[in-house]
Amino acid sequence: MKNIDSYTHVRGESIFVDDVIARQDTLYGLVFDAPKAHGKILNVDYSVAEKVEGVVKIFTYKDIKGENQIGGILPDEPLWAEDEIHFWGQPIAFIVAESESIAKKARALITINIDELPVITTAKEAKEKGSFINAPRSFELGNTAESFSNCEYVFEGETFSNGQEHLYLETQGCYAIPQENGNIKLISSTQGPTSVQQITARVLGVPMHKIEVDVTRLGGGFGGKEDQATPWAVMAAVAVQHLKKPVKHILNRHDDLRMTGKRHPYESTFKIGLNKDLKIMAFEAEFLQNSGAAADLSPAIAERTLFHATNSYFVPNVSTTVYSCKTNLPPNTAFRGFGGPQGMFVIESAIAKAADELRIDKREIQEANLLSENDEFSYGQIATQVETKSSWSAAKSKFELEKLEDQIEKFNQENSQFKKGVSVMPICFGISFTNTPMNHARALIHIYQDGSVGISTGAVEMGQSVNTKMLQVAADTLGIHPLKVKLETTNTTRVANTSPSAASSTADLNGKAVLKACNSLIGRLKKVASKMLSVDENLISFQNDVVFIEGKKPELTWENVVAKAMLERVALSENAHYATPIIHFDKSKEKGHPFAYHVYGTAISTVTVDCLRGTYEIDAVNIIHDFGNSMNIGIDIGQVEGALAQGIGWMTLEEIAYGDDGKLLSNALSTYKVPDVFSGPKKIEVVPLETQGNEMAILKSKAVGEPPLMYGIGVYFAIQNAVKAFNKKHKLRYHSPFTPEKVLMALYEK
Ligand code: LUZ
Ligand code: MOS
Repeated sequence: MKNIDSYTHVRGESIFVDDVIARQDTLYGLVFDAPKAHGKILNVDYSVAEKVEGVVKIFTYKDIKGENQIGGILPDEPLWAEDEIHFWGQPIAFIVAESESIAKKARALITINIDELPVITTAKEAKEKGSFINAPRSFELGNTAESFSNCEYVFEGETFSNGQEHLYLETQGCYAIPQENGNIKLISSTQGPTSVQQITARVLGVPMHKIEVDVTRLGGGFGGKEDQATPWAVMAAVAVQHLKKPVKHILNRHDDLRMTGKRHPYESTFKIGLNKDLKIMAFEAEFLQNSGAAADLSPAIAERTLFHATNSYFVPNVSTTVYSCKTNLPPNTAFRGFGGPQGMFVIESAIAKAADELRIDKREIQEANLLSENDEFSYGQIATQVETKSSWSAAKSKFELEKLEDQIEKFNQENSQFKKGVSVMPICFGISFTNTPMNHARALIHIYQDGSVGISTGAVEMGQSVNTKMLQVAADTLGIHPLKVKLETTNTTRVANTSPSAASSTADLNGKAVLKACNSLIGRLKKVASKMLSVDENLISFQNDVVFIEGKKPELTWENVVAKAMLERVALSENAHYATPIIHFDKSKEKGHPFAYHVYGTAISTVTVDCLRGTYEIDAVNIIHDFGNSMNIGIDIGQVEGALAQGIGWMTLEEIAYGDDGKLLSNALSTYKVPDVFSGPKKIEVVPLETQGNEMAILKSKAVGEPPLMYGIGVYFAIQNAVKAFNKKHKLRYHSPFTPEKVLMALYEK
């Protein structure tokens, strides 16, 4: 089954927000944002800008009828700044004009006076100054202090991982259209239609039922539109509330880069203790998360860092703490992996450090500590159906790791200008929103009287092909051809109170709801068919568009039964709700069973470093991945490849840079490099691990969105190994991204 969007994507016919045909009276919005990172606003002069012909109105916080508050987890973020600004790019006003170019012209004519205040750009400085978003969180298992005193080896170190720009192809945007009676329809590029609805209602001071949010699809989200699609939609809605005319608000790339938050940079310290058999007995880490100027999703992201702090390893004594540090950067936000990658980078660095000190291969320590069945995670969940060792050994044999290591050693002995490095990266990622109440979804299914089917869910299609999977679940369960099924837009009036499409859980949660709804409908249709055929309903099944009796020759078509059900006045619509069973978490104890299951896998990465230039090529990344029992292997392998590229980008090329004044320096694609076809791995092989899958996954097909991003971490350590092969004096640093500039310096460090 190919992606159902492929036909219109290839022809350029797929609809994104900016493709919606605008009403003739549509106005255009543009944000005026803070030109400094921190300060008191002394005054803003809009008078010249307001006089520009075609400017309809410039909105500020004074025009808000409800609350000037868009914070989700914590109420600490205004839609538009009032008397203080906290980051460069913070929205202050919203210019609505007859065209985008008029709005731009007006923006340049606004003047602002700011009494500047000191700017904090790093997490470390924020911690020193006691600038935090909320209280720190700690997970504890066993007793690290006692364990360290018994360890043969103890090593300490520090790490840094940088932020990451989401770079969705479609920038943030919304088209807001007035309806009758003060109702407003928002066509938004959001992963969270309900968040947009809820926050819009709050800011406008109206009930949620007055706001309808509709999403056809996104040109990418990657977490960047989980929370941060909201303000742009709310601004357009405020304008509609006042002007009663449609307002289109699409950010241009520069505005989007400057005004939106990114993956959180982390500065962390670790302490790792091993016994003489290389067993990790104790692990401590302190994570400093650079949260930016407001909470956004930072507290939830901080939590996931703790959940993944020991990656795929069993460590009996763990003590980890995370601080969400408040700085004067744009509020950082969800990004594929959601704090998990930042956590995993630290333990991989700790293992690399221990291996370097002990003059052994990192792999030996990794291999000695892989998670086993019934091991306990630091948060109390017991590991079951663990595929750590199975994926590790499958990768090792399938990709002939030992032979590869020998070849690389030989290559490095024979070559002086080029050095190769190899690294193994296991992953273990928990599936479910860590916030238990978010783990539910709904589906609304109509069987129309001609036998065709329409499905609405809370799932947002953002290129991950979730709609194709929903269609597969329905077609499979109803026993009809996929062409009979249509996926409707995601709309808050059809499916309400949804969680965002996030946490890799969208297909599981919404798919289970689709499954439930289809099963109810099939139950009703079986009753109808059983009456028509005068046979027991238990003998009836629906397959290939016809009705089978005990698997025998079909008697009736799907359409016959649906038409009869209509005459019999049987309900042909169903609304189902699914909530993940089993999961729970007690924050007062920091223990529980937060995840439905885990996804596992192992990647082997090989790189070649040009030791004259500091540049490198990724020869290959070979992966054994735990898909469970994939329902669409083409789509799922695509997800692994995309996530891998994004993980490699985060670890190697993508370097976010802010000036000390808080200004974004990497503010264009000329200064912010993402992997392209030339810098990606020359070869990627993704081999599904043979497993049974997990009942908690939809049709046993495991969640696939985020876990493979962390394979990219392996490439960092492969480069590090190659650098070590060239320069024995190189003092290892755990500072990503490992850009060619940093590689060059490391190669010639004395
Ligand atoms: N979003 C969220 C997420 O709100 N909670 C999560 O646990 C999560 N995990 C991954 C990605 N997005
Ligand atoms: Mo996400 S980081 O699953 O929006």
